[in-house]
Amino acid sequence: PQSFRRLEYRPPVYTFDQVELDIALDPARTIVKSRIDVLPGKGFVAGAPLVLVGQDLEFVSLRINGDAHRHFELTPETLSIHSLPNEGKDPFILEIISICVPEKNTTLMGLYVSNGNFFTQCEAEGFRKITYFLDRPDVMARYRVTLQAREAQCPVLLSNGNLLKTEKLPNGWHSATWEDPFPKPSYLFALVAGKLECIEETITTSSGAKKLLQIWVEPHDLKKTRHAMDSLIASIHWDEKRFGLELDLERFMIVAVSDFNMGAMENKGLNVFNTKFVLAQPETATDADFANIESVVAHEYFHNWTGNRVTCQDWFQLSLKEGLTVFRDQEFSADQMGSESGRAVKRIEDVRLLRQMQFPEDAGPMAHPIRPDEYQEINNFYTVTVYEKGSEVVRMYQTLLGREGFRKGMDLYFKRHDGQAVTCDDFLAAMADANHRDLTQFKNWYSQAGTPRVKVQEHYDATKKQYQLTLSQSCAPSPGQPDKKPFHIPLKIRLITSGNEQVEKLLELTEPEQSWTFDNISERPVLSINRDFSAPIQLEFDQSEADLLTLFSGDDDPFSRWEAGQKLAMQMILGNRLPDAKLIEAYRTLLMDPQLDPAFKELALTLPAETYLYEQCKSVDPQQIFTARRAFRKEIAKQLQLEWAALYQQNQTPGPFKPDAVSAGKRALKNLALSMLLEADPKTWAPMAVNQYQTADNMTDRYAALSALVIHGAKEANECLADFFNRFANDALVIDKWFALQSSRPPVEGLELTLSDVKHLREHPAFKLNNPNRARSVIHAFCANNPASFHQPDGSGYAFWVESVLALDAINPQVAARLARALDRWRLFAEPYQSKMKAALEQVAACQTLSPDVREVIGKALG
Ligand code: HT7
Ligand code: ZN
Repeated sequence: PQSFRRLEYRPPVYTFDQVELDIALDPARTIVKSRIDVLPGKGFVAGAPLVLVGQDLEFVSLRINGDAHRHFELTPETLSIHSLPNEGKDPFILEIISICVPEKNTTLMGLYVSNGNFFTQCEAEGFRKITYFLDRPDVMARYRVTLQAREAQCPVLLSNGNLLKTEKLPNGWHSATWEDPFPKPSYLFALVAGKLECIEETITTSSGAKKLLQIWVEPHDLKKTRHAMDSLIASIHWDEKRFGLELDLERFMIVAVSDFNMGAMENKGLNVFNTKFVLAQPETATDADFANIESVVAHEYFHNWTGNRVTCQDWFQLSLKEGLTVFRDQEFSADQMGSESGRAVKRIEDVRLLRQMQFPEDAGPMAHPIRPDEYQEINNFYTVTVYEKGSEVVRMYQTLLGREGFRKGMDLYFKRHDGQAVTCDDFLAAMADANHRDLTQFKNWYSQAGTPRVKVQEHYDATKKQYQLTLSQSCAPSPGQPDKKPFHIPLKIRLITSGNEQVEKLLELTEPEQSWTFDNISERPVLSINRDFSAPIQLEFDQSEADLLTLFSGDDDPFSRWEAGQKLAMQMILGNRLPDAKLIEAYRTLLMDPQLDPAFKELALTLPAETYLYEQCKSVDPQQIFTARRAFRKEIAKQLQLEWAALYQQNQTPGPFKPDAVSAGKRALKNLALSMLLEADPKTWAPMAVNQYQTADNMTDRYAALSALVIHGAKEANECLADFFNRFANDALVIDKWFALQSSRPPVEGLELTLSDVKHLREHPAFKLNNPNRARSVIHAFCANNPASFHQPDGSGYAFWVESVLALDAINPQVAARLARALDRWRLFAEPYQSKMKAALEQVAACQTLSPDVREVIGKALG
């Protein structure tokens, strides 16, 4: 397989200035005419051919400076043009006509049809499926786009930037011409056409300019767009306030599409979203959906500056825009929580995701630095490492430099690089220069994969009243990186004593081993370390259970407090123990503390995920971990049954549904209480869940009740599931939930989720393999979110995985490659799982027609 290497980057030989596109939309035969001003690029060599890329295109014609040009060569993926005017030294006009077939495009990259409407997805390399082009992010051009279509089929024609004109054409056709004033790479191009309607708002930004905001959806979804619009307006104001960044276009559009490979896409002025991240109404969307919409809308909007105005030189720099933009959306969402304790809740949720998803990636066969050095298929590198660890790396600048210092760095970054395609090194240089700091060692976060481990040793000398802390760091080898250099690790710590006299400090661990001495410490302190998760590391710290209980009961840093509880639970589950009386008491006190946020209580009583527990083991027995974790949960449920019942009553949210953080936190705790009650005694409490299911006026409560019934194997579950399907049969996003709940249902005694149940779901008339949301709701939900049912000793789950990867790969390689990742950690498993997983991987590898996407994932897993 072909590999691309970061160090092989060469600047483009030619570049583009103005690009005019004329696109006549037809599902079976779309004609694309391009007219491009070509210039010598930074890597110009006289006489060199102009090599364009194209995929699945029918070539029609080529002209240079108005004349037909015969000196070219076509391969399945390139168009090389020779004999350029004056050896390419002079600018020239290139005109190409080509044809593509949107209705046949099941990959959802390039131009495709969804529910009869046209959409594009160009990041990372989809533009080449629309026309022959220099489809690379460091070629930034100005676009003028004319779209033509039959008016009856496509009354709405949208593209990037400002609308210049619309025209009626013969035979029922019409056209719209759009101009984007900002130079952009081809991956930010978009068009949308079809039968859509919008809601609109006009806002005034900080400079006094008026801006038109629109959210475009299928007509029946208009009523579900208010929350997305509110989120967009809040994002625009937040970016002005926090970073001084203003919306730069007269108009900003969001469009929702139900067939989409990922969450959303930040095309300049025309963001395209998976419906899942736009549409919400209390009756059909949960609190989690509302929060996700807010954060994804913000994320895409924030890309307008971090990604679009300043973009990536090449795809190895992806984290330059993604890590930074995730950091920005996390900070935005934290601020939207409305309080300090709300911010902490958001931080815990973000860390939990990182540890459940990114830590396993960083320890597995696909481990890569946030700035990878090599890839076969770039689509495989839109990973939790590039995104979430990338965000943690950006957060560490802020921790080291302070908020003001970070802002200075951002200001300098935009001053230096607005309108450019740059690298992660440029970002680091801006942070360093703006703050007069040497950040050379910090670069190791960009070049080295793996989660660093920090070992903690402490010594307290009671006579000298002196406390000594020794920290040593290491990082396990990762693919292609046997030895690691030390990282620059910011660690927030606090020494906790009964007198509370010590304040928080920031330690900078830069050596393999370093010691710090603290004087005048009146008693042996309890160490609170990596507060607020100041660095994305794993701690090796044999802290006593007594000290962990102290932290869990009262650490003033909510993250560390939560962390202590997680560690206690983890150690006990892995040791096959039930919670002891002290821990139960600590849980009880925390749950009944009137000062604490309900959302925090819910997080504190939610046990570490099975996949996170796996990472702590040398050899994973998935059934044993499932059983131990479930028994631990049952014990908490039973021992605190009275408290759960009280919390259930106390956290009702009467009145009309509001998706704000406080109300959502109450619902989260109430619904955890409901689930715990069914865990303790399903027969007694199921009627209460059925009642909640039937009377709920919002999806959060209805779904939570249904889920509690299903997960705990209540006999009423099937009737409610049937009711749920009938109620929401016309709402695709809700039916996705219906599928996902059943597919990810963990086994309960006497009621295993069998493979035939999952196959049954796959054969359901409402199942569609070519809709990514629906495919994920059954297949990924089972293979990735239901470990205890998936990992069967007979390997039947893996056989289902093989079938599904191959079936999906023939339709949509990106979606298949995500599923292919489900067996990444096979080496960590005990027998018989390990051998059976390996055999399944080999079975996929043996398929001769695998896409490069799946081939790379499987190759690395077996390699
Ligand atoms: N920048 C986008 C990433 C992306 C994508 C989105 C939809 C379909 C295919 C895609 N390939 C890459 C999303 C983001 O990070 O904002
Ligand atoms: Zn992004």
